[in-house]
Amino acid sequence: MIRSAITISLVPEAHGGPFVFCDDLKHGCARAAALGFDAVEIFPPAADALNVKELRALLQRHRLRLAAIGTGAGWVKHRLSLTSADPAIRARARDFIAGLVDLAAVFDAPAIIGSMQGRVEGDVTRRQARQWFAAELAALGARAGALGVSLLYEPLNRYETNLFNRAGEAAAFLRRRKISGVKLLCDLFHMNIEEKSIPATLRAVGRQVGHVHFADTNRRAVGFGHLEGAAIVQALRDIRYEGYLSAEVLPLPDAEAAARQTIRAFRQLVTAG
Ligand code: LER
Ligand code: MN
Repeated sequence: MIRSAITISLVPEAHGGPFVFCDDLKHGCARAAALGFDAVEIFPPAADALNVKELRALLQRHRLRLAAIGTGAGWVKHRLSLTSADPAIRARARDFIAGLVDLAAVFDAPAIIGSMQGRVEGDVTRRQARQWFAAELAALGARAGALGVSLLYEPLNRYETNLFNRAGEAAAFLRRRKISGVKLLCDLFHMNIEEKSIPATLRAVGRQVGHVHFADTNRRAVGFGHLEGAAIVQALRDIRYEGYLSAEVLPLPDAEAAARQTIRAFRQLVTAG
């Protein structure tokens, strides 16, 4: 079954980013539940910023699942990256993500590596960056696998990274390097910029799709841009995708309107489709 999720950021430095609800976990969960979402995706400042007992109680009270946890605060707040030329920064990035992998696993959810992948720059060659990245993904994927969850790797558009921009090349990289425990996060906003065809790419990546960021072409709620949502949902059905469509979108015109439009689009495309 394809399920709905919506993002909640708890990182003040990420204001202006593609998160529907900001700064208030209780409010975000309450609104997500009231609007009928199945789950929330949380973007926390760090693993120790979330209290497991409180989060469990909050999710139970609202009958919500945790769809995923983002790790991008490591980049946004501390400029950590898994492909930094500095081994100390790579080590801190690894620890930061490992803490969030462990935390997410308590809720049977995956952690996401997006911005923390870094980029190829300075004296570091592409070959070297990809080698470091493969080793980090393999170790973190094994850690997640031992806890019974997967790790999500998200290719980003060319303005955010130059490591991998397209889902097909990222999927091939994981297969070639025999990296297990890692699935792809396909963000429809990035795919709209980078892919020739989003449905064809989803079909080609197939079982390696582990999570979807559900955003329109302008990164607003689906339906507020010109995304061809029906063809995308059909492709997801064809590959027997069983995960979330998680709204990582700009809170425009405001958070409530973006959330309402998202659940309306989800019902039109998935529930009624
Ligand atoms: C993270 O999920 C993402 O999509 C990046 O573009 C960070 O904004
Ligand atoms: Mn994303």
